[in-house]
Amino acid sequence: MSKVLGRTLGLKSSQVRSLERLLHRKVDAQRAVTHELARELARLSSDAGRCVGIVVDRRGRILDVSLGDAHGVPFPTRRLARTTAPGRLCGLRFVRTALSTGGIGHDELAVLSRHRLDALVRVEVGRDGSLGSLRTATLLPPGSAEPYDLSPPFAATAIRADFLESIEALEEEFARTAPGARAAVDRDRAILVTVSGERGDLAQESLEELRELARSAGIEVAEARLQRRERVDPATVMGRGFLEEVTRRAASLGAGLLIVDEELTPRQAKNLELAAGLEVMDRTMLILEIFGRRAGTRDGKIRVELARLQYMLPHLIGRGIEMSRLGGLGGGAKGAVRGLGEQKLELDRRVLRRRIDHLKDEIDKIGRRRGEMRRHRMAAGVPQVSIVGYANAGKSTLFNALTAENVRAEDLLFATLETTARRCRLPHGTEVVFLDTVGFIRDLPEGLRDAFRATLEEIDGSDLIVHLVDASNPACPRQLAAVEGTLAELHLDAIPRITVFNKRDRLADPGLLAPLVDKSAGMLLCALDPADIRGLASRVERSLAEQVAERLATPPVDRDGEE
Ligand SMILES: Nc1nc2c(ncn2[C@@H]2O[C@H](COP(=O)(O)OP(=O)(O)OP(=O)(O)O)[C@@H](O)[C@H]2O)c(=O)[nH]1
Ligand SMILES: [Mg+2]
Repeated sequence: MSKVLGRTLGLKSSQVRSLERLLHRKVDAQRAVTHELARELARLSSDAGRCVGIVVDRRGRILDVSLGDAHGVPFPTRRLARTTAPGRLCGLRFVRTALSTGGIGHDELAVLSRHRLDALVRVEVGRDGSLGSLRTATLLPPGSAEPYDLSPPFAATAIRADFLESIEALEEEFARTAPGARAAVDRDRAILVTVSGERGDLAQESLEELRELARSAGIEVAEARLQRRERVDPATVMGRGFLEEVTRRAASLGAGLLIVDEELTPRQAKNLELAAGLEVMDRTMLILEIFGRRAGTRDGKIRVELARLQYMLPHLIGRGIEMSRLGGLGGGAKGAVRGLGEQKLELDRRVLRRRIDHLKDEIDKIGRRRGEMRRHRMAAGVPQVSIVGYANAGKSTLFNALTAENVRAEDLLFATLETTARRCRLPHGTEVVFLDTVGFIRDLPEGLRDAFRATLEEIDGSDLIVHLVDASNPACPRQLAAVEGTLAELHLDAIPRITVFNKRDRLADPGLLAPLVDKSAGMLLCALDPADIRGLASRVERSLAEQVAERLATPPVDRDGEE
């Protein structure tokens, strides 16, 4: 088999051998490319009618030879990708031929920055196979006006002999300008993009939520951008020009991750990854990433695994998305599909489906166990009050305040992944069980909803729901509506409900919220204020007492529903 990457079909065996002979050859590393090597590459490329690329290390060894088509040749990413020490380049340069004239392309520059290559060298080939002019591109340290240093075209006779020194000087510059030696391209540093045709604040709110999600996943946001366009681009979601700009910004800000506020098809993810040269994530992957980080208990882990596998299943088609962030499958599907053809793909899908079925069984068991606990509580005659609300509304804080508990409350989305129940007494002595629940979020994909349904089902059978809303969030009205929609979907909207607007202390003018509070007969409070907590506890107690009184006043209904 040929050691040359790419399809060698259609080449004469002598041509393939000539290409193979390049491998492991040693050249003068002090030159970006030697005159002789450039000439040879031009000749080989012209003979084959296709572009040729080689990867050379700092000792001058040719580590890889790949063959492209008439228009280009991709950098052999998978085989050579390696982690780079912070502030350093990867020690490899990519030299490629081009059968037409022109500058170094934007996708190639993306490869340069993504892999932190020492340099990219473009060798032009004339129609007759002669060596044309050369161009180089190198990275520039963060904070430079431009992310890349692009040379003008120059002749092979002008190739300089100080390549290694200039690369070392560049690395020193990187180390100097990046104190703390942060890697100039960082997988945990992201550019966020929302593409939306919505008018008004909706798109901005969505972008802000994406920012919060990223933060909750431990990802640093380098920049968040909004593109307003009526329809998403079917190939790349955002428009070409916008994508180019985002790619440039990512390079100059040292971001290695692009997060798109949109559910990406495998094809879109792949297109974006190739065009931007960045790792790509969508909103669902981001939520999965948070869930993965948070899940502490066995139950939580099972739910997260199910959600993750259900998300992966359709994405296996064509392996559009790199699954590294989604974690492996214990030697199963991860990375196994690439290059092994359809058969393997089918097998992986079967393995996945079996695992999904197994996890669903487990979740049913959890549901039954929790259902039993719930029935016990109900049999004991203790009323149940569920605290529900949008992610980060302050549910756990309120729960802790009401029950003197110490459940994890943090300024993160999905700090809570499990329901917690606590029994306590209200001011006039009524015993209740309070339930702290998982936060809601809009547009949760089906797979994730399945995984968390069991958690939310625990709300069923509650005597009262306290719907907590973060009044300080500009998206508060929409979050309120999203939660109400989900409650209705889960048939929980018949349960009596108190709407509570939280974080009053953060409002510049609480009066502005009055119409919304009045409309839902709600109350405005601060979960950190003990007097407010007492007020809410009394209201809960009153509401439960009213229910008891109502039940006593209503004649019992017989089985057929007739009085
Ligand atoms: N200023 C202020 N902050 C609050 C208030 N209530 C909660 N917080 C803060 O809001 C953040 C989120 O609180 P949590 O109680 O974790 O919210 P949650 O609804 O349980 O969040 P998830 O479990 O992630 O859905 C924390 O940093 C709290 O300290 C409040 O009344 N005022
Ligand atoms: Mg919580």
